This record gives sequence, structure tokens and C-alpha cells, in this order.
Amino acid sequence: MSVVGIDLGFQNCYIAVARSGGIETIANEYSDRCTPACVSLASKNRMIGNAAKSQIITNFKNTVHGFKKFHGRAFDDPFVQAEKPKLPYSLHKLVNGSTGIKVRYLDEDKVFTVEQITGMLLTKLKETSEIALKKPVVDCVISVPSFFTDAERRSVFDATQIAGLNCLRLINDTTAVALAYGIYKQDLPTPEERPRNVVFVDMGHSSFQVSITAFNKGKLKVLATAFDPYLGGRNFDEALVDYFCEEFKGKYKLNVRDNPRALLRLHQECEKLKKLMSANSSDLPLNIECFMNDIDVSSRMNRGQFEETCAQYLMRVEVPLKTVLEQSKLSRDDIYAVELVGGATRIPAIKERITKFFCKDISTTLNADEAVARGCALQCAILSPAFKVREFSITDVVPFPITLRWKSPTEDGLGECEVFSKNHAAPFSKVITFHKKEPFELEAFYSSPQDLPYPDHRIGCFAVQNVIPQPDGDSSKVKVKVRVNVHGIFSVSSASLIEKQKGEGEEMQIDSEPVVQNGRAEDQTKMQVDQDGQSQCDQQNEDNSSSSKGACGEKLDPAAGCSKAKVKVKSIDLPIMSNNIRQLDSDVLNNFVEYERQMIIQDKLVKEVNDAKNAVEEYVYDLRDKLCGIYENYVTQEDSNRLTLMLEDTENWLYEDGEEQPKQVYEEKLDALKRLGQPIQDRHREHEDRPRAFEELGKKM
Ligand code: ATP
Ligand code: K
Ligand code: MG
Repeated sequence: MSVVGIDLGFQNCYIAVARSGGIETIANEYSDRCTPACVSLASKNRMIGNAAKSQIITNFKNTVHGFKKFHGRAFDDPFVQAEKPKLPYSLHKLVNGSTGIKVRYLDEDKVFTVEQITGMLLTKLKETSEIALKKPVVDCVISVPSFFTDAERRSVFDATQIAGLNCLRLINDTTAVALAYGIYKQDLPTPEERPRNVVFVDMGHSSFQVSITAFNKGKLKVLATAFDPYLGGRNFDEALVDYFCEEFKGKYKLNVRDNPRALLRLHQECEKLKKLMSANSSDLPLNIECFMNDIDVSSRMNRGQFEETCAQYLMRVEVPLKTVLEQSKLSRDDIYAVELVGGATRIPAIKERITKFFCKDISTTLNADEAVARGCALQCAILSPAFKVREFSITDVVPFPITLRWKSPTEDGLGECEVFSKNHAAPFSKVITFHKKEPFELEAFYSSPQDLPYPDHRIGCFAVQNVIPQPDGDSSKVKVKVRVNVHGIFSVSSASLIEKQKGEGEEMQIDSEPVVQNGRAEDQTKMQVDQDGQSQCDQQNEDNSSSSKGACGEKLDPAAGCSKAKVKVKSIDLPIMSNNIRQLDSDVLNNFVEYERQMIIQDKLVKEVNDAKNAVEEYVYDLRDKLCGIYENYVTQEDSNRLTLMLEDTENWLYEDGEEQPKQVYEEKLDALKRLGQPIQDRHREHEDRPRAFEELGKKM
């Protein structure tokens, strides 16, 4: 069983794995620990990661990057519409209204869903981990931003399935970082002592996330999260691009925005310049040769100008810091440390603002690029029965309050109840009791649309079916279980009708089975929601931490009076029909899984052909060098001439008729060359070996 953690960044992905020595981040075939979140489609195959990144300018229409935020979003979503004109590739509205990505692939126009594109990226990350671990990788833990809503999480989860991964948990970025921070700390306060509160700040390419987490020995509890989902490194790049576009318009009369290639190059150069300015406060040059219309452009900028240019973004840094502190109900003095991760926190002006806000020096004890991936791998190790790791319990939070609304076809009036408040512990299950005579519908939605970085506050509809009155005509007691699962995904997971048996008095009942996920019991809390015609909502909450393992056996209904006579009850499971959940239908998902498999096979075939072709090319160059070098005395002049001619023919062929041939043709070509080359090589080796053999013999005598 594999233990793999993936930081699925907007720009950069990292993989950490568990090996005998512990958790380590691994490098891809370019010896790079960072794999760009980039997919490039071509006429024969796909390129993913570093290979795709090198296509950003040359094949800009078919090279997809910056797609993470399209997960779960409709094409008409204001964010998607705002991104669209800035993208070098095309977006396309899919039949179901979601965002499709239009590219040319295998010489055809093709529209991929964002789940498929992320699926491709995950395929690459899966392969990279398989090469490192030398075994198949299926189980993994993947990070998502803490502000991702239900639809976004479901969409990323679908992508993991397309790639053939079994995602044990979608974990929030800042929670993964907290785990990486806490699990090896030897000096955490005991559970009885006051916890150690640490602020984690992650600013990546696309977003800004903050959490405050309380640590005790063996556990962490997220107290609050806050975010600016639209503030990240890319905003600073864009500000620089705007600045230089304006400057070049006046200075060189260039309309950079009209030229996608030039714009992409300017973007890359601005990002480089931004990074350089983090380390250097002096004036720095920006030079691009043959930028547009054969014109070389050049300019300069220093850190002061950068901060001025980006003032509107720098202003926004403090907002989530303030929010998170308020929500945690802590004061600055209660904060033990402020830890920074994410590439954009390297900008000095951002660091300064964070330091100033918390009146504290910031710590960078974590690896800013790798902490998320390491945390993911640690979580995967904890969840994996095959791996021994220190016990560590994690309690996360619900980022936005969730409310249920119910209605029946005949009863009038709606009932409504907040089932999960903001910062409620997660994962978590609750049981709600209704009194109903007929089937009813539960509508789940986020109840503070003003705080939601997402235009649609609906989560989904869940119809509780087969509800009937009691034989005496009374309402039946219906127990509905709602949960936010380990991925942060909401569902009405089960419902049952409690049938009264003969007898008097209050009933008492044993609760239904605890939820078991990945071999572990999930805690469960009960909530009583009684609807007596007046839609009144009464809830009872047992606040449990999400991680005390195997703890929840059977529980008593807190509403039941224990002193009353006991009556046996029978519970009947009720089917639930879910509707309007933004997740791929299973047949669509299966098609995508199958299509991804075909694309993997296609890529493999193309790679094999390329490898066979490269082998011919390499042999030609190698043999030609040696014929006039070390092989010179082992071949007759006549044979040498003949072979040289043949090598030359082959080289020309490779650039002409041999440019695109089946693998077998290259293999036959190589064999034909080897039939002539091999005897020469053998004679050379024999001669080389002979003196050595004599020497050996000499030693023995
Ligand atoms: P997200 O977390 O939003 O999904 P990500 O995880 O891909 O994005 P990171 O890899 O954490 O993002 O950070 C990438 C960003 O950090 C880029 O904008 C990059 O330019 C920026 N960055 C990296 N190093 C520096 C530096 N030295 N100075 C300024 N910015 C930097
Ligand atoms: K990252
Ligand atoms: Mg990130």
C-alpha cells in the first residue's frame, strides 16, 4: 500500500512519499521536486508538467495552466468570465453549464472538463510517485484550499478518480501544513495544559489562506480559518504586466495585449523580476529580445516601485489576518508562533505586513514549498494501516455555515435549521429527528452567501423517500444523518424511520451504526430537530472531536428520558434521492476514467516510438564518432566507407521519410546498423580485453 501526499497547487505541485527513512519529497524525471500544473495537448500525445510548461509559448492555444479555480464552477460564473479574456486557450460552455476547456488534440477539436485536465495532471503525479516508489500508487491524500466549497471539492475528488487514485482525504492546505509542523514536535503541551496556538499563513500563486491551530501532545485542532481566495502571486505578476504593457505602449508603440505570445513572455519575465526583487532592493533590469515586431524591449524596476505598483494587493494582506484572529477569539499574546509557507510569502512587503500585524517575528521553520505535500503524506501515513506513524489526531473546521431547509408536498411552510456553524469541527456527523407522515425534501445550502467566494450557495437537494405515518395515523419519527465527511464534503448520508412497537411511554433507542471510513470510526453527534407543524427547530449537540478512534459505539438518544419505561423500536432504512449535487454522473465519470486510460496508452505508444527513433539517432552519432576514433584500426577502409555512407543515409532518412514511422521500422533500422557495427565493436573489445587477460594470467603465474 502506497503512502503518497500531493500538493495540488494552482501553479506548482509537489509530491511527498513515505519510505523507510520517513517522509520525503520526490523529484520528477527532470530532477525537479516541483511539477508545474500544466497540460499541453498535441497531435499525437499529451505533455504534462515540465514538458508542458515548455510549450506555454510555442503551443499556447493548447497548453492549459491556471485551471484549478475552474473546479466546480459554471461557465457563466463571474470569476470564469473574468478569467476568460486573459487566457491563451479557449473556454467553452458545456451542456450542463460547467466550464469546458477547448483544445486541439489528436488533430481534432476537443473539449475537456476541468476534472479531466486535473485528472491528466494527477496521472503524471501518480506516475512520478510510482517511479520513485517502484510500485503502483493508488492511495493518496491531496490538498485543497480551505475555502473550497462542496462543488469544488466534489469536482477535485472526481478528478482523482479519473486518474485512478484512491483519495483517502482531501485535506485543507493549511491543515496539512499544521500536521507537518506538529507531528514531530516533542515539546507540545499535554492535553491538560493550555494548547500551543500557531498561525499558519500560506500565500501561493492564486490564493491567500490563514489558519490558527491549537496543538497539544498527539493532536491538533484548527480553531479558525480565513482567506482571500483571489489574492496570490499571480496578482503581483499581473500588476507588473499591466505596468510594462502601459510603458511599452508609449515607449515602443507596442500593443502587447494584442499578441498572446508576447504577453505570455512578458508574464514569465515579470514573474522572474518579481522573484528577483524579493532578494534585491536595487534597480533591476527587464530585457526581452525580439519581443514583438523584431523590437527588443528593456526597462527597470526596484522594490519600492514594485510595492507602489502592487499597493492595492498589499493592502488586502491584513484582512484575513484580522478575521482569523477575531474568529479564534484569541489575542495576539496567545499566539506562540506565526509560520509562513507558499511562494508568495517570500515577498518582503508581505512578510512585513504579517510581522507587523501579529507584533511577532515570523518563523519559517517549515519548507515553504514542500510543507503542504509533506503534511499530505503524513496524513496518508496515519490513514494507512500498512504504515507505522505516531498517533496524531486532526480536527479541522467547516469553512462556511451550512443550513438545511425542508418542505413537504402537502404541509405548508418551510422549516430551516443551521446544521453546521462556521468553524464547526469537521469531519462530523449529526442525527436530526423529524416527525413526518410523508416523504420530504431537504435542501442544503451555505447560509452566509456574502462570505462565500462562490456565486451559488446551493449544495444540493436530498429527498427522504418512503416515509409513511404510524399505524395509528401519527407522524413517524424519521432520523436523518447529515455529515461533513473527511474530504469536507456535505451529504445527507442516511435516513431511517423509527417504527413504534407495542407499549406505552417514551421510547428509547440505540443509535444507528457509526460511520466507518477507511477502517476508522467517525464520530457522530446527535441533533434533535423536531417539527411540530410549526417548523420549530431544536437541536442538541454533543461536541465531539473528530478523531478519537473507534470511540463511538452505541449511543443513547439524548432526547429520550432514561427514567421512562423502555420500549423496543424497529428502525427501517429509507432511501435518499440526491439531486442537484454538483458532481459528475457515474456513467460520465466512467467514460472519463476509460478515456484517461486510452490517453495513457496512447502517450505510452508515442513514447515507445520516440525512444526507438532516438535509439537509431544515438547509434548513428555514436558509431560515426567511433569509426574515425577508437574503431579506426578494427575496420577495413572499404567497410568503413560503406558504413559511413549508410550512417549518413540513415541520418537523412530520420529527417525525411523516417520522421514518422512505426516503432518496428526504427527497430529494424537499428538492427541493420548493428549487424555491421557490432563485429567492429566486438573486435575492438576483444583487443582491449586481451592484454588485460594476459595481465590477469601473469598475476596468477
Ligand atoms: P496555490 O496555493 O494558490 O494553489 P501554488 O501552491 O501553486 O498556488 P506556490 O507554489 O506556493 O503556489 O507559490 C507560487 C507563487 O509564489 C508564484 O506566484 C511565484 O511567483 C511566487 N514566488 C515564488 N518564489 C518567490 C519569491 N522568491 N519572491 C516572490 N514570489 C515568489
Ligand atoms: K504548491
Ligand atoms: Mg499552494
